[in-house]
Amino acid sequence: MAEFQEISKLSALHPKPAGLVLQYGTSGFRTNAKQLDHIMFRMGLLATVRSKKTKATIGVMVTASHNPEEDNGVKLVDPMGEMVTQDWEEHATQLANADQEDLLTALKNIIEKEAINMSQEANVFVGKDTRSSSASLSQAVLDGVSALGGHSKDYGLVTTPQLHYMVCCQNTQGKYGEATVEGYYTKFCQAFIQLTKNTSNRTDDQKHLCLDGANGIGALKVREMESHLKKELQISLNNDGSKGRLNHQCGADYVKVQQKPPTGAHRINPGERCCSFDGDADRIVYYYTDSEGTFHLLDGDKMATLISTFLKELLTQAGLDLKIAVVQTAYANGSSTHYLENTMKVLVRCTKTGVKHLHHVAQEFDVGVYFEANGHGTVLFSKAAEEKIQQLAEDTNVNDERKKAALLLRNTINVINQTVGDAISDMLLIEAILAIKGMTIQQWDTIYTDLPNRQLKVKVADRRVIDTTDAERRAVTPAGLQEAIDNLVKKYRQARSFVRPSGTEDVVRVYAEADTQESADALAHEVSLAVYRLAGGVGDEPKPL
Ligand code: G16
Repeated sequence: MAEFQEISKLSALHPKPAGLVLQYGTSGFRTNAKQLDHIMFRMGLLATVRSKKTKATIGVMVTASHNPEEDNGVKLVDPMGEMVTQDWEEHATQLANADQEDLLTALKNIIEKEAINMSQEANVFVGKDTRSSSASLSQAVLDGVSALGGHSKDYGLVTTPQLHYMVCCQNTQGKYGEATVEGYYTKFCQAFIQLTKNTSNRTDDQKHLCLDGANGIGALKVREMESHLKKELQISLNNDGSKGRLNHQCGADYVKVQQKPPTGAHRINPGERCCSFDGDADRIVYYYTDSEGTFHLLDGDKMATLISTFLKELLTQAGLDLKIAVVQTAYANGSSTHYLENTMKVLVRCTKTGVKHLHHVAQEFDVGVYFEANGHGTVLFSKAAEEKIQQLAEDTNVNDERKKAALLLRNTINVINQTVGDAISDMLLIEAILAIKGMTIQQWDTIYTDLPNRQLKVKVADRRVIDTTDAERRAVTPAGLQEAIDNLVKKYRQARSFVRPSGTEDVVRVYAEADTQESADALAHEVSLAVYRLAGGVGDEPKPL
């Protein structure tokens, strides 16, 4: 076929460095940007084939999200805006790692295995973050698409969730919204304004939010969106990309892991409501400092709790019997799980890290609230749940209380980006809930008290030596590691710890929680040492905190 000759010719312009093997990670390929040109071209090919297979538009986002500026990566978006299905992750790995001369064979194998009709039209949407490497890497994706005769639309600089939204809008023929950045702002901001319209006695202080844009794409997009908010939300933007480096001592990952405010922010006044986005604006965390200057973090677990409390109350007021569940990962603070299960009495499920895992479990419920502790999450409503809410909102024979709750639920659905975790949409949702409940960030924080916790990273020669089970809560290999962790955990009160290989960085992540910060820190350090000694640590031994 003519396309295949074109691929041979064009792939030579995007050669694979000999011997380089990359794994499909937590959300796609991610490594130093210099190693990614061939991956991008090949993901352009794969997205085109996937589009032919699904007869729908597929998305390709060039970003390394929370990683440092010099890294880059690629996330593939399936027709309804969700992460690409897992069996295609294997195709992606095979295509990515095929030697230059074997690329055509690898591609033909996928086409054959998936019985692709190559005469089917293909459409691919492409977006990129603000990294300096993203321009040429997204061009490599576009080259891959055109090598196979696919059509592409280059959205240029967009947040990851905006690209997910575009793909979903396109494939639902506009039912989810208009597939433009303007359409995105209109949909989510209108819903926010509707939600907050009866909270008109809020002062300017209450409408004020201090936002750290991580010096990334989220900052640019919030600036673009501001006028749609009609001053109902007044944002002071820090780390807007005008001076600092992307994710450097700022952004959601830094704030969550370091448990301190970002640098580059103005001095935070006591009680001031603040939040941070990550590098591609699919994660958000909130925080404030109290009058003693102590920092308080409100992470994904606190967001899941606030959101599920709000939704549960509305469902009760509306008289709707819908099954609500919260999906978390092993990183969820023990106090949050305890509160959700024992005080709120909602069903809690735990999955492996990666929104793709949480998303699928959340789909099993009428209302599935999923959040990783790092601030990556959203809410999913089943079709049936949306219909019931819609019917009630339009029913003229229901009492005022039920009607009001149904209208609030309908607007809540519209403010949420259900395709994937979205910092902008999550921010609007949290801001609306706080406004409706007349709640300050301190009041939100007191819903439950986090167990002190610590996250560390350990460098090892090959992080794949660590294999885990039970939603990553237990290590199966290397031998003796889990036993060592169990023995260390026994030394502390209310303690828990686990280790897992990161799927986005070349490190092993260590998590520990306990009754005091000193204990959590000591446990995290001791577990790091066990990883270092038993899993092939490299460089200096981890030092106590
Ligand atoms: C990605 C994933 C998240 C995950 C995070 C860290 O986030 O989408 O689900 O929690 O990586 O993963 P790991 O611990 O495997 O490195 P992002 O925001 O970096 O794309």
